[in-house]
Amino acid sequence: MAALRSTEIQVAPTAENTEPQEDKTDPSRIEVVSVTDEDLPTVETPTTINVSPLTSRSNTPPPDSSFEKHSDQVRNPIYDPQTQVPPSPTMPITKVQPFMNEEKTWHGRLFACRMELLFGGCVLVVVTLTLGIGLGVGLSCEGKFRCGTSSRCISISAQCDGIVDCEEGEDELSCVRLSGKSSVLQVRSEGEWKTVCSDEWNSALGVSACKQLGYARYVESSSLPCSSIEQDFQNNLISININRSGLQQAIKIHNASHLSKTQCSSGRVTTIKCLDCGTRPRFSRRIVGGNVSASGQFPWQVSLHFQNEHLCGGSIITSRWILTAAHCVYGFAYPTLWALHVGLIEQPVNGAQALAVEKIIYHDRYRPKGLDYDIALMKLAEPLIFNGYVEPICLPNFGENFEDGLICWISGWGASEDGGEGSVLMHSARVPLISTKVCSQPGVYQGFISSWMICAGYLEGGTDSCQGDSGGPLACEDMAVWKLVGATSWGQGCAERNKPGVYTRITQSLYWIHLQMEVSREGET
Ligand code: 4AZ
Repeated sequence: MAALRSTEIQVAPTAENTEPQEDKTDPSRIEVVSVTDEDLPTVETPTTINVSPLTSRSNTPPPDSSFEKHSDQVRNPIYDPQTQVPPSPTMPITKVQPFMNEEKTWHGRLFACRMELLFGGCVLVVVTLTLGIGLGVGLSCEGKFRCGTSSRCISISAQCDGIVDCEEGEDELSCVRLSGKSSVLQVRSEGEWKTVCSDEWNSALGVSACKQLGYARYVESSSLPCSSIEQDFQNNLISININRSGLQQAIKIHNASHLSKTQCSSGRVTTIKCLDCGTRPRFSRRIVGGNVSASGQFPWQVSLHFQNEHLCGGSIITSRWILTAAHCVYGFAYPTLWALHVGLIEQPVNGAQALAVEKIIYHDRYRPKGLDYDIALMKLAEPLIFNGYVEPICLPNFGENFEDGLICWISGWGASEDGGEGSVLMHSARVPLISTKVCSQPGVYQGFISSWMICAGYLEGGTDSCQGDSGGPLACEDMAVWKLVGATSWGQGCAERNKPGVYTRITQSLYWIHLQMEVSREGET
């Protein structure tokens, strides 16, 4: 956590802190979770992973020129990961033309040969397309739902209809979401999200809805006049009428046979709460001094220890789940290498009880050379007990908007200057959210800010997150409830002018988060 004037911390880029370095850890000992084939030839990470005391998993892109090159590699579709040499924009594309200098007498034969090849190729394409379409395996699933594991496409209306169509049941997952400022319950039905009326709602349905969102418990539901919620959620309404015996079979609430297409006869819609979160029962404002955090000020802050040293931050989002950045765990997604610490201010933890990790999942589209999808979840082996010093932060809801300029907080044990040592005490700082428009301006991060990112900090520099803060919270208070708006992801240097911190945008990640938690709970009673 850097809280210095930018002029004090101008660090000239050196080969040591800008060049990609080789990963020194033995990869044969690493169990990789949630990776696709593309990940397997482990490429050099662009970051320096130096696991010395209080060092961190860095995610600072190389400075300006190399930074642009780095990101070109990610975005340029003809970049060859084998050679790792990105084609320069001015590089002419050279085509190797076989037989160009052969004798003229070959031309006739060559032409015939080419025609045969062309014909053969055409036949192959036609057969593949016919077979593919016949089997429902289209080349693209445009306008359809793709079954994740099999690349099979099913019609959108078959998604969330209560009947399993995909081999692994993916079409019946992610069928529930909470939306807008008031946590309005929505179910996906016939390809559309519909807001649930409170007409025939009961708490047994609430238990099912929370389970489908991946929560272990249900707290309460209430109702709101339909007219008081965001306009976007008022248009498509649905009632769920399910009898008690249906619920005893632990039915999923979106099951179409129980949905009736109505307007809400009561004129009211359902809101639900699955977790008491986002409060700081042990924090007293009077004891805050400087930018060292006070006990209970950020009770959701986690310290992720890799082989007994602090490496990254994380946030408690339920009693079993910690949210962090994919770049913290990529290539090290092996639970026994990690231990988590909660409820602490001071490092090192000196005998404090470490929490064991059961499972690590990172976004399967995350690539170490990329900056998108920088999100991961760690499942604890045992549930946490909340006590005021250890508390969960709320996830935001779908469609929730956090205004530019909103003052939020970052926290962690990161370095207090770029390339510096980690901090012994947890630091925290106030940072305003920066719009994507401003953050994408020339001279800031033009062309690099995607819908998976949110910027926060000061264009004048001076206060920022830094190495070792990665994965930790960007937390914003909204009507006395704290919400996780971002997870510390990357930035150019720390606290530099025009280079604010970039955070993984949690509203964008909700679908992925709930899906992982829901899948992980499948089969639990
Ligand atoms: C890092 O390397 C890192 N200034 C985290 C945050 C920022 C830069 C780097 C933002 O983990």
